[in-house]
Amino acid sequence: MGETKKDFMMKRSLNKGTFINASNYKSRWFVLDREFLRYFDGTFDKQGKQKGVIELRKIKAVENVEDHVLDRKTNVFQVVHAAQKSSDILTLYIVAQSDDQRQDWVTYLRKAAEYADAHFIPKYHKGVWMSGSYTCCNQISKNAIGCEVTSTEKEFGGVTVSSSLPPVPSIPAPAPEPTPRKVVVAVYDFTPTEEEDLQLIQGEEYEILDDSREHWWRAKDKNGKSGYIPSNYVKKKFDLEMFDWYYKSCTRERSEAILREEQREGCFLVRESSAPGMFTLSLFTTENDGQVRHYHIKKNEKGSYYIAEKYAFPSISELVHYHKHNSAGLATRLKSPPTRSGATAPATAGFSSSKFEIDPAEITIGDQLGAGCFGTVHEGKWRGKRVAVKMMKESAMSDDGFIEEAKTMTQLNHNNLVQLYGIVTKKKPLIIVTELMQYGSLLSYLRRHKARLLSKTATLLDMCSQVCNGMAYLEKRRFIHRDLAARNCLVGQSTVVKVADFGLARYVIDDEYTSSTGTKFPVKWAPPEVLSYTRFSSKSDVWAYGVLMWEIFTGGVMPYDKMKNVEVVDYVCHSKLRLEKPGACPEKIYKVMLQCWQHVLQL
Ligand code: 6XL
Repeated sequence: MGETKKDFMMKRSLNKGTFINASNYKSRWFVLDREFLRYFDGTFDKQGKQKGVIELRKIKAVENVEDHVLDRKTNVFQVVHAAQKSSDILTLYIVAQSDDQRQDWVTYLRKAAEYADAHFIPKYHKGVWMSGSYTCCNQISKNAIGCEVTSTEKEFGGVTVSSSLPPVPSIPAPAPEPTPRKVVVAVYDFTPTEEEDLQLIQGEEYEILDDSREHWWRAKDKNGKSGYIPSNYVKKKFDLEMFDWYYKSCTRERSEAILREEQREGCFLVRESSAPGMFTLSLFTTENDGQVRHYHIKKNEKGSYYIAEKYAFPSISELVHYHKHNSAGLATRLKSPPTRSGATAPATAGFSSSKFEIDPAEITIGDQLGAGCFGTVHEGKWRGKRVAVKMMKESAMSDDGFIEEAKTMTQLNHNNLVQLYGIVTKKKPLIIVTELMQYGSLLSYLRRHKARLLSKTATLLDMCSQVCNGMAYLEKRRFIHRDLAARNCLVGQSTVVKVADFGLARYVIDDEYTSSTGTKFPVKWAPPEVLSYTRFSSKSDVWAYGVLMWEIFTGGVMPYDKMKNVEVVDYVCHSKLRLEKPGACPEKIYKVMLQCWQHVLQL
């Protein structure tokens, strides 16, 4: 939310005259947000007045321009768009400072435009209009249809992605700077299941050979063997994150839940403090029936770290090492970090670097966890790992497009999202294999523990913030859930909460579920524009998130309790009234819910 992309680039003035010369180019600050591409005058170190704006919704194409055809310039790209006040089609030419910068902008702009519901055109000109014809196709009508298929069209039109790569620049790129070797330490064991993957042993070092893919890197072990490894199983050497006691962005509340779960004297972790750049040591002691103590790690004027001023160390790891042997003012000596049994190893993005298709013969199916109109879910095992196995009812889910989408979904990897491991498509029924969550749905968990939970504001808020983290990740990836609610979140050890079944709503075949007037449509979680036009977006996810917060703070009460769906539609669309503040909810938190139900929406 509120993210912008900003760069200093050159813009060619709208081609009003016949003459093109250097004075037709102006340096501008380009600023891209969720809705607009704007440009401003000013100098490199100062953004000046706004000089122009394009609504992303009106973008028709974002494509590279052939090198050298536009005033001999390179790294040019074009934004084809509808004029603000007429139906004219205009082309804005932008000159980037490098091919990387150009590629970066083209990718971002396309994504942002797609997200803003732009309608891309199928063809464009990779050349420019000059002296009465196009340099690319020699057509002599300026409005002549493009001669080249746009990349967006290729992507959606089933043509392979490799053919949509931009033209290779004709000027050779400068030789890349030699990069220093990147050495990492495995923080979890990884057992490969495919030939091309490499085994990881916790604590051992590996050299990274290729980190251009996000989730799977090529690495070499100390014996010179190389292969793919899951990137989230390793941490940079000398980085705090390589230590098993370091829980980077763990909150105070989370740390207490995790340490309490273990009930072990001296169990500890180090985490970032709420104050930026500071760290906190959280430690479990068995005194007073077991409690968690939090110690600020302070820094002295020499930059050394300490808890007790007399014992300062140049690094946090040395401080931890010292306090493993001397309590020196702490409630107890540091023994060992949580076993991470609950978290175990994080899910890998797909079972291996290349597979998301699972061989059904390798799945063992156990007890049923639940069933719904989409099918049944069982506990199961895959190569020794406990998993959840979802067997889809054939008539309830369309596999059209889902199989492609599942590939994308295996790439989504966050601690507050239920990991999709892979799918079985070769045999019916369609099976989805995911991470297993011990305690079942958040809704049933809230109802089961209502009495105990409602007095624990910090725990309830922690649940909200976990879901929020998972959803923020989805939004960043431009992924819409479409059915966020407490019933679609799951609970695991130490009250870890994860969002489940994201995006699946699109593949349900059941009018009662997909139509906003159907009996199974999540009306009570939907904002006006979804109720009126089925217009899903990250904004509609935010609305649902507000209702989910309300479910959490009521201990799982059905929202708009006695109201029928049609009454809820009327209430939400035609009145300014909203769900009331739950009794257990502080005013400040209720304000956040109201904000979720407030943002201005185009109907
Ligand atoms: C398309 C689904 C959809 C909703 C589904 C659901 C809801 C599901 C969004 C409408 C929409 N629930 N659900 O599969 C699509 F495919 C479901 C789940 C589980 C069980 C039954 N139904 C489930 C339960 C687990 C678990 O770990 N996972 C899934 C991964 N765990 C436990 C543990 C103890 N007791 C019960 N469940 C959620 O996917």
